[in-house]
This record gives sequence, structure tokens and C-alpha cells, in this order.
Amino acid sequence: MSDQLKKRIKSKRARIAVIGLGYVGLPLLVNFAKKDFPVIGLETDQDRLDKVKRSVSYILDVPSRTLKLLNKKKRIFVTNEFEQLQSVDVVIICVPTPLKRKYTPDITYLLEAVQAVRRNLQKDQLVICESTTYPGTTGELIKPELEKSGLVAEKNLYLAFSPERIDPGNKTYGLTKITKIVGGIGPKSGELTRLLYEKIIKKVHVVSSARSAEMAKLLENSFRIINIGWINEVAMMCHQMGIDVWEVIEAAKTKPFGYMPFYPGLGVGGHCIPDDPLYLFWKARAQGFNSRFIKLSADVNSHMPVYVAGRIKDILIERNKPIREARILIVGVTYKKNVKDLRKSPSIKLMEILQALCHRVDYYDSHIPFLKFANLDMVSVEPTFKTWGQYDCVVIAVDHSKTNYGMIKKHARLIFDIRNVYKRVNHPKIIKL
Ligand code: SAJ
Repeated sequence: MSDQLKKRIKSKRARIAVIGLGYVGLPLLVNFAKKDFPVIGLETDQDRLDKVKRSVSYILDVPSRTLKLLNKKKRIFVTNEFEQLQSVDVVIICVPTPLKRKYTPDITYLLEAVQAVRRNLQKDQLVICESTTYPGTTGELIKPELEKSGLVAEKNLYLAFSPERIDPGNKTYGLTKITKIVGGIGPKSGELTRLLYEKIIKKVHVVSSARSAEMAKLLENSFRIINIGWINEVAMMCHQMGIDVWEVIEAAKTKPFGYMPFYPGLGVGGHCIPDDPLYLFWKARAQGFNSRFIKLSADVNSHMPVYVAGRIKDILIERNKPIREARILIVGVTYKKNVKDLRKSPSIKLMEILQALCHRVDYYDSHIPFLKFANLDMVSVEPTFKTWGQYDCVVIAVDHSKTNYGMIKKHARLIFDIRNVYKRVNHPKIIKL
């Protein structure tokens, strides 16, 4: 193993480059800088580079004041010049891994990042991939690409996979409090990676290979998509059977072991849960295994906006209001509560469906003052007491904590509560999922 690199990591003199300054990369860069490592952020988005330099955070979990402090101390340096990779000891890749089509990975960003690393690779560098990807990526794609440089993994090149586990907006579990899984392409790479992350994260869990680390991440996220799909199916089942699914969930939660609550809604949004499990589905199928659970849960979840639109139509018909004459207000358009992120938001899908069915669809979300997304170009309505009564149905789609649900309940004519914000309220004008 490179004793020199080991010493530099242990003494926190190792220069660390983070490629991709999004919700994973920026917190990582900041936490290494806080521990006095020399760090450099590589980012292709000029707006992000400008904002970091001006100490203006665009990531919920990184306060602007943290950037200001680190910039003042000249602890962070960001650039789009990938040649800077020639001067570092460690490179951590944190780029997006979206889907190309419904069940097909798009590793374009990852491949571009790895090729940039290869073009600037130096002897005894440690390269770590944090981007969620299918089992085998590190060994089958990243290793061969980097070895085109002539360097050899575990000899004069070190390579590992360590999945990001950020939960955006989670105030309890920030990056340094979430156990870090590490899987080296070999034992030397694993050991160097363990030493590195132990400098900023309380617990590091080392597994035998990069593939195990890649798979562990996908197990975590598939666990979520499957259980969310299941509870959404239970919600539809309970409605058909005249049972209150929310009461049933609260009852099941009283079991102190062997049960973990999930909640129905419009399906899954965000940068991870809709996509990551399908990386596993794709790879498993390529290796001859068809994961029915992943595909089924992805289909159930993506069906929810259609199901909810159908419920809205039924609710209005019961009140002699044809949906084509109806004015609908969607409250909450982000992909989950208390985050300012629209990526793959199911609320957007619901609004697109309703726009084709209703006379008018508006939205209110205090986090999103205006919406230019997909083929929507809208402005959030003002949350005045006059607003809510102007609509035939107000749909609570995302349960942001800041929304004034009391005012909505007082002035709205009809409410379709998808997230059970009115859990203790029994009123004929409040209909639940
Ligand atoms: N959702 C439900 N019902 C639930 C839980 C979630 O409908 O009971 C929906 C949310 O509204 C959202 C989607 O699922 O649209 C994903 O929610 P999430 O809570 O999984 O949050 P993400 O995608 O921002 O972050 C997740 C992490 N969250 C948690 O573990 C709580 C974690 O799975 C990963 O660290 C992260 O994805 C990632 O980066 O992979």
C-alpha cells in the first residue's frame, strides 16, 4: 500500500477532490474542509461554482454561513478545471446516476467523471465512487477505465465504492452521523478508504468488496420503494374495502418490533428512490434474475397520480360537480415534505393529469414561489383566507410543516387530504386518501 498516502490521510494533509457539488458532494467537501483537509470542488455548473465562491448555499443541509466561514479561511476552492485532479491524493465522485428510460440506467455523468479522472490520474491516488450505481460498476467499468492509464489497482492505484446515504433535510442524521459503508476493489483500497472516512464520520463499516457496498445501497433504497409501493396498494385496498388506512397504520405502529411505518401518498419522487432500485432491477435482469418486487413497486408508485386523479373525479361527481368544470388547488408540489426540490415530484405528474381534465388547476407551496417544470409554467397562489374558498377541491399533496392547515380547513369548500394532515379531524368536507 502507498505508505505515503496513508501517512497523508492520517495527518490530514491528503488533498481531496470532490467531483459534483450537489446534495452529496457539497456536504462532503464542507465536512472534509471543516476537519482541515485541503479540499477542491470540481463542478461543471457555473452557477453552482459562483454560488459557492459567493458563500450562497443551494443545498438544504449546508448553511451559507458555513460556506462563508470556510471561504474566509480559504479552506475551500472550487473550479471546473479538471486538470487540478493531477495535484490531489484522493478523488471522490459524487455525480448523478439517473435513468435513461423507465428501467435503464444512465451512467453518462459517471462515465464522463471517470474519464476525466483517468486523463489526470497520478500514481498512488485513491479514487472513491459515491454515486449510487448497479452492483459491479466499480470493478467492471471504473477499474478498467482507470487502468487504461497504465496504473494498476491495488498496486499504484487505489479504488473503492462508498455509497452516499444523505437524507436531505434530515436534521437528526447529518452526514457525519450516518455510518459509512466502504468496499474496496481490494483490501488496500478498502483500508485507505476506511482511514479517510474515519476522519469525518463516527462509524465506518467495511465490507469485502465494492460490489457488496454497491449492493448494500441498493438494498436500502429498494427496501423503501417496495414498502412505499406496498403501503400505497394497502391505501387503495382499504378505500375499496371502506377501511381507514391511516387508522390501520397508527394501530400497526404500536407494535414495538418487526414493523416499520410507511405512509401512502402520490408515489415516490426525488433523486434516489424512483431510480436507484431500477439500477438493481436492470443489472439483475442482465444477469438472468427478474426482480418482480422492484418492478411491481415502481409500477404501483408511478400509478398513484392517476389513482388520485380518479379519486378527485369521484369526489366531485358525488357533489354533482363535473371535473371538467372544476377548479382544483394542489397544496404542496415538491417531492417530499420540507424540502425545496421538485425532482420527479409526483405532485407535478398529478397537476399535468388534472390540467387535462379540469377547468383550472393552481398550486400553493411556500417553498416554490413559481414553477417552470416539465410543461408547467405557474406561480404559487397567495395563502390568503380568500384563496381556499375559490376552489371546488383543495388537494393536500405534500405535508409541509409551514403550511397553515387550520386556515385551509376553515375556508376551503372541499379538501382531499392525501397525507393525513387532518388526522384528528372528522368533517364531511375533508376526504382522506
Ligand atoms: N415517501 C412516501 N411514503 C413514505 C416515505 C417516503 O410516499 O413513507 C415518498 C416521499 O414523499 C418521497 C419519496 O418517497 O417522494 C422518497 O422519500 P425518502 O424519504 O426515501 O427520501 P429521499 O429520497 O430524499 O432520501 C432517501 C433517503 N431517505 C431515508 O432514508 C428516509 C435514503 O433512502 C437515502 O439516503 C437517499 O434517499 C439516497 O440518497 O439514496
